[in-house]
Amino acid sequence: MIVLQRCIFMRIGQQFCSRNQETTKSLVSGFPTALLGGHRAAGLRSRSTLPNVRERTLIAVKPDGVQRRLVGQIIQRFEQRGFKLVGLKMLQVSEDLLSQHYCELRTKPFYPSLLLYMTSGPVVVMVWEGYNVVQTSRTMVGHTNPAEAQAGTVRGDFSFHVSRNVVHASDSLEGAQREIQLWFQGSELLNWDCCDQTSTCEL
Ligand code: DAT
Ligand code: MG
Repeated sequence: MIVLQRCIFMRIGQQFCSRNQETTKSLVSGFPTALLGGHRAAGLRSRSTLPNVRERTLIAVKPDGVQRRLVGQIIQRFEQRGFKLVGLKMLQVSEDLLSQHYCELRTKPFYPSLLLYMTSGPVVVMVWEGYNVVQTSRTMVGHTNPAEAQAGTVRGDFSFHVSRNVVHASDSLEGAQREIQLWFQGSELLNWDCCDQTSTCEL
């Protein structure tokens, strides 16, 4: 019991210290630490030598996924895989935000219907963190066209048409950074230590 109490106090102490270090560093560097969060935190806290343990990606449950009450199942897949949730919110997306998010698709014939679909109801948008999370998430989400997505992927299990493919996942590290900045304020993302961190992150 005493050992357990000591562990808890040590843990609280570590978190308090790391939060203070974070604030100081943020003020000094002027960088949005939440976005760089992981890489900076890796230097302070993680024993890992792998560079992308604290990688982050943007995942969004699209309006059809929210309407069909799939949010919980989608979150569960990312938790089960061992990734860490560092940001989450529900919102009705504006056309302005969407046009920035999908800026590469503006000239596509399906773009107007994509905007209508994405603004048809609320979306749940999240930032997940973990080793190689950008690429792994794309694999977990599956092919853009659910008709070609493998069973076991989110799109392969929950959808059948490209115009209602349930979920968004950033497609590259650069894309993830751009999208996270677009959808989240730095203050909406949390740097926190998972209690299973030693088994999932400190490889
Ligand atoms: P992804 O979402 O897999 O990154 P994308 O970036 O090429 O795919 O396209 C963004 C979204 O646009 C996609 O999830 C669904 C929609 N979309 C893509 N191709 C489409 C098509 N041929 N017809 C209708 N919607 C399409
Ligand atoms: Mg894409």
